[in-house]
Amino acid sequence: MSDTKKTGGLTRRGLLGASASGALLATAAGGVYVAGNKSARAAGVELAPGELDEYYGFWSSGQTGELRILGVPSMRELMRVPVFNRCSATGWGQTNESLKILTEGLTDETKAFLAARGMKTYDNGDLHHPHMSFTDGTYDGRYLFMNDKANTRVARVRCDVMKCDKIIEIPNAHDIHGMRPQKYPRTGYIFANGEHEAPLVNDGKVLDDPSQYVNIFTAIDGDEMEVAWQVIVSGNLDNTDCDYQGKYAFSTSYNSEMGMNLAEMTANELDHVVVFNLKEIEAGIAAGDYQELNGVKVIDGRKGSNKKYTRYIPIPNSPHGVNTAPDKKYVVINGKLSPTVSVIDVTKVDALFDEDADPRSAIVAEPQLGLGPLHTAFDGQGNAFTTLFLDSQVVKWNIENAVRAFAGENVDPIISKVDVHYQPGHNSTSMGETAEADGKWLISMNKFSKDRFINVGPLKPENEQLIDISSDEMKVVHDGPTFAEPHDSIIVHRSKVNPRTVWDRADPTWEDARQQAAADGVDLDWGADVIRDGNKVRVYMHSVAPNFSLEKFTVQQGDEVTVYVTNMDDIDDLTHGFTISNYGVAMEVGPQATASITFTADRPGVHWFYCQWFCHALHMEMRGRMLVEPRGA
Ligand code: CUK
Ligand code: CUA
Repeated sequence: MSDTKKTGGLTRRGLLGASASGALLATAAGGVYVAGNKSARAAGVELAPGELDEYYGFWSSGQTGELRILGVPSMRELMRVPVFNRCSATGWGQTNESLKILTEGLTDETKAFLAARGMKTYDNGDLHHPHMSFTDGTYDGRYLFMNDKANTRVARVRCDVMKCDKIIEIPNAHDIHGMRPQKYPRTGYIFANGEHEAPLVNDGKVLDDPSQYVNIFTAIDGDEMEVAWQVIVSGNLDNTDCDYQGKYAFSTSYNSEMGMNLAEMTANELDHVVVFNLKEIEAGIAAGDYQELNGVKVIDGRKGSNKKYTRYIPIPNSPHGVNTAPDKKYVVINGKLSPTVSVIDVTKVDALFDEDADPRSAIVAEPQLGLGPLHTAFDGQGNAFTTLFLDSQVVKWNIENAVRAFAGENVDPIISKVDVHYQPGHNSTSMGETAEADGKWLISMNKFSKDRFINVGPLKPENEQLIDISSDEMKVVHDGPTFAEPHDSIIVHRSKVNPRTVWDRADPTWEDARQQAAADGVDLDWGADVIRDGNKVRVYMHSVAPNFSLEKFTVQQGDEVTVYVTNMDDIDDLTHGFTISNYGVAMEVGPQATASITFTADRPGVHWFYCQWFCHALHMEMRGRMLVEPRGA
């Protein structure tokens, strides 16, 4: 495989020389990408210093486990939001506030499993799919939701502060992969696919007997962050999306065979898409047609079971991405091992639930696009953009023309192709997964960068490319290297998102701290107190640049110490930090926020604490001492 890629890559690199300079010329001549950016700059879409992006890009990071925020079209990385990972800068995974979020949604079984290993929560995650909440078919700026394939979790990030506030583990399912929010009437549900099949009760009684394995589709209540219901399905589940009517969700299965090895998994010519009938499932749950397992209502939607809940649409070999078009009518299923995509007309899905319906009757087009179609994005003008993993290309095609060709007309749906570098997975267009797709930008998220950047060793960055899709000839206008491994992104117009610049002191994040301070009779806002409670010590301090309200505090070796720091600076961008040297303690404290951390003071001596976010001309002086008296002193 690598030899083929290398050859293809060199050829494409040659080709790119031509297309890149074409893009540059276009930019220099037009200068239309960014208001005020009239000069001919090499990057084509580079914003001048101080100019702001028109879009937020919300990026997954795969096995890094965090959410990233980029500006589009500049492709500048603006922020990293820790979610399933640990973060040295912010103390995510260390502070009491973050540990609560990271642990409270785990199952009791997982908590016990981790505790036996001396852990409170998982250290790793595999975040593939970040998606924003919807109201009436478009982004509403409330939340971002994202999956963890590694440890079967779904997380939520609050868009008002861009911090994670909920993480739940999904019981009964295994390895949440595809995940999308309900588009209409609102989010509502988060649909989440369990990718890997396992015995329904996975306690070791059934092991190497795949005939008893099942897979689980989950609907989560996105407001409460609780599992609403689950459906048992046949075949594994890969990606998912839903319609704009609030009636159906669709999941691809690349292994309808339920095979356990590569040959078995790819044996059938046809796999399938599972269609979930949301109203019928809700009615079935209400009528008691479920079994309760680990506190969740689980309905049987396997092939050959009650056809009210699910339908299985046969799709050529190993489909991967599912993408609903902004026209609210078409859903594109990406072929992966088949060079085709299959187009479902949602207006024909009702009829699928008739007893004798042809399960393929909702397929209205199946254009052959190229090798390895993985994901599709849309411009809102009837066109689709599909990544071709094996061809290292993005193909632009017209959906109606594909429908006409399928009906027998002599039209070619393919409009153009552009080389990308190399092996694209997801792509995303500006506002493209909403009814407000605007057809300006496309990001191609490429799995290999190879020769595009100077060599940094055997582990290379991935490569994201920005493509101008404002005309039929797609132009690659920017390369962006990126660390492991963005699978997916969404591009959200900045008018949809409006984060705060300082925290609200009434924020629920530090409710536990608020209650503890009240119980201790101290002022959480302006405190400078040390409370001893047996061998527990609670230290309350606030920060106003460049000072902590305590220049020192004394504890005894072996004390369990909790330090609460409240940042009373009420100023945009004035974050402080709190690090205790040689104690492995560090946290971020944003303006008007409280953060706390608990540790055992088992190392005697003088330990400086200091602010690790450069905040003031006297930032270096923003420090104090923790004095730990030796045991028995
Ligand atoms: S999957 Cu990564 S290329 Cu996890 Cu969205 Cu298709
Ligand atoms: Cu406060 Cu640096």
